[in-house]
Amino acid sequence: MEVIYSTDHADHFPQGEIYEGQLIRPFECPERWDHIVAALGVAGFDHRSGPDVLDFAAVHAVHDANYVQFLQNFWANWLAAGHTGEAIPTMFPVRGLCHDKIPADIDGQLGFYALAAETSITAGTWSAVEASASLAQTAQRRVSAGASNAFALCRPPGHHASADQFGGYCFLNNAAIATQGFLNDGAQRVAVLDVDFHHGNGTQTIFYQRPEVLFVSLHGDPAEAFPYFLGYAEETGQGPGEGTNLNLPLPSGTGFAQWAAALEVGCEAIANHRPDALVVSLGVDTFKDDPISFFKLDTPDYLRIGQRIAALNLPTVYVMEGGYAVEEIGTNTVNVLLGHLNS
Ligand code: SP5
Ligand code: ZN
Repeated sequence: MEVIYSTDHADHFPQGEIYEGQLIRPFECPERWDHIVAALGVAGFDHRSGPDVLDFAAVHAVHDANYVQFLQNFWANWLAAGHTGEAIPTMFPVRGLCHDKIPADIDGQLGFYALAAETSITAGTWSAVEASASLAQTAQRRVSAGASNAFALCRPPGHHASADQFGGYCFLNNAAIATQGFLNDGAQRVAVLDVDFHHGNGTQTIFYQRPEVLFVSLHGDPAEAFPYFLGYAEETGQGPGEGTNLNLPLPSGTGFAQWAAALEVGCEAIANHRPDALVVSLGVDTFKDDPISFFKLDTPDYLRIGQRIAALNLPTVYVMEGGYAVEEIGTNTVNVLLGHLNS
């Protein structure tokens, strides 16, 4: 399996994440990448490449052009407005407020385009975000060109980013960009399987009305877990996309037996969709010692996840999402890939 990766991820590392009333060192930190690369090396994943230059065609097909421009120009505009510190949104267009006028002021824009406040923007954010998206696109193009599979070691992650909102550590939706890329390159139908602990609200909303894309997500019940405001079982798609969204919310304390039963349901739905390609949003924050999550998967379980996904027998792109037990993130991530290859 080819690994697509880039050291540009390190350009994004805000000093602060709002957590329990304090600014803490972000859970989504550059060492996550280091541990994954180290584990890939130990496991013999020696076919590694940098990304091709990002082609914005697939980006603009899943993201609002004004939003992409906002991200691209944010830091220059932030500095031009006289700010010196990192950017953290504090005011949002929530219930009862106007949604259709974009503020001229950069602080107003920051809130307009945000869905959560824990995700700070810093000087190098765009550089890392663009690189991360290019990894997903490059992996997709390798698979569209005939490779059986590929792993995009994305950082920052993407699945919380909607067409025009950042948050949950995500800016551009890497999995959605890969999915759209498959369609642009000739796939009739694509499935996205999101195994990150958190619901992939961004991916869901991007494809909610699109019948050719099936979105399947296993995640902490939104009644109890971030992102709280999406991810319920009754969300099944809309209009022409009705029936192509499958949420499998699971309760606190869910262990592998229960999680694997939900995976089976998800995999059967994917097989029934008859996709030409599969995009896996691969988060390993389902791990028992993850600091912000509440599932109880253990390291050997990740081998079985990869085996089950491989049994779908589909051209597959793995896109890295979350996972915050930094010491174990490498082994857990690589176990999914090893399970896939050794199924
Ligand atoms: C990609 C990804 O995994 N993003 C996750 C973003 C979660 N950010 C909010 C964290 C708040 C966690 N609160 C958990 C309380 C545990 N006691
Ligand atoms: Zn997550």
